[in-house]
Amino acid sequence: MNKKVCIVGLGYIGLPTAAVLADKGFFVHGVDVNEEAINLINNGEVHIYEPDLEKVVKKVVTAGKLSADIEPINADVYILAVPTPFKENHKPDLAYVEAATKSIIPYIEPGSLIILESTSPIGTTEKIVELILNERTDLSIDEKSPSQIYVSHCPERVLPGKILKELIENDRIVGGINKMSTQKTAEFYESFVDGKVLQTNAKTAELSKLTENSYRDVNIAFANELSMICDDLDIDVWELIKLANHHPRVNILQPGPGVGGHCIAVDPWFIVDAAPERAKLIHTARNVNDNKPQFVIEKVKAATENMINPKIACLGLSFKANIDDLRESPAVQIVKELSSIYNNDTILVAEPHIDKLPKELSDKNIELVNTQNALLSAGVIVLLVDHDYFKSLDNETINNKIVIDTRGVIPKSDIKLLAIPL
Ligand code: SAJ
Repeated sequence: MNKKVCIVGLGYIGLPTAAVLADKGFFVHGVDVNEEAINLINNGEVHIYEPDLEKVVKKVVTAGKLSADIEPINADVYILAVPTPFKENHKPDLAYVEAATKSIIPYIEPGSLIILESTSPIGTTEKIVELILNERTDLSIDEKSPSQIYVSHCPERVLPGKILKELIENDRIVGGINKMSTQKTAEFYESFVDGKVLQTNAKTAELSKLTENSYRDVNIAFANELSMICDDLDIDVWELIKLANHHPRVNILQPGPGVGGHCIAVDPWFIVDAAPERAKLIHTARNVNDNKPQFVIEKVKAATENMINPKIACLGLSFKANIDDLRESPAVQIVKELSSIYNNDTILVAEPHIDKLPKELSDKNIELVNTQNALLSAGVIVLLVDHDYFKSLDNETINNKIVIDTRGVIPKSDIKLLAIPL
């Protein structure tokens, strides 16, 4: 196999994809605007943490199968794996997809296959075709033309923390702008994916990815709503969910301090934007999850109402368990807000996966400490992330403290004095 693949965007999806393809025998040229990342990758190092990624990158760079640069090259397959955030008004921001498309336009040739992997609003794949054909009148998407190019959407579906495994094992959905594009793209993924490669059209592929993440968002919102109902009714939500999930057709997810990361809290908005009148449930779920951090803050305020200068320690900053990724983390939002409410004192934060606070927190009355110090010095403990590390804590240290456990980590029987379970 000597096909050349050019991947634009070397982030959480692009770099692992580049490494896996190079490991499978493709010649891979990665492109990014971040020169520091490019230098690291060309040295066999990585700028993001993902289990085993550095090992594979080192191997394929040393073997001459992967290199990185700020400019694309001529290739058989182009993969776009750039961010698709939303703007202030929750409308999709396609600036990165447009810039990535423009960067490859001069290199495309008849026969080139262009794949959009970024999670995208409906119609984005068609827009890419428009951008290309506007500038390159020598190319065509006509299935009978000798200057035909192939364009498809194949949304990434991997879970941070398990990316290398899921890139190979997950089923993939491939949707082309026409039948030949779909087929060519399916053949490409079948050459390195063990899961099924399912064929559809571009619009359905786009909506399927948005649907998967919205499904999860709506179900987390259900759990979060239940947690607030239980709080009002003085019922332990964790026990409730455990019991209800014994029903053979019930599988409720876990409540938390809110939904973070750059996917689940973003993608449902693309459906809301495309069908504002219809997407009522999806829209409401987004609001429920977005308002959960405020609920947690109100619980802390209520718990400390009669205390003079309460010493607060927050456990966890990342957007979910056992990772170091702080992007869109509800924990970061909560800690930041607490630091401005309790501005006479220092908010202690324990996050075993990082060694320094992000800039948005480091210039505030917030101190990163180790977990034992946090537990010893604080009177109020706010548990925000269910890291395995926190699950193995000696719960003796939390006796006689106020504990606000947003993740159900601390067994209720171990909280001796006062607990506010959520
Ligand atoms: N969360 C809860 N309760 C739960 C499950 C999750 O509060 O029961 C919270 C997490 O703490 C976190 C957020 O939801 O803040 C999102 O975490 P996640 O593990 O559900 O998902 P992500 O964002 O890491 O990855 C998702 C995955 N999508 C689905 O599972 C449908 C992944 O497969 C996608 O590839 C990824 O989004 C993406 O890139 O779109």
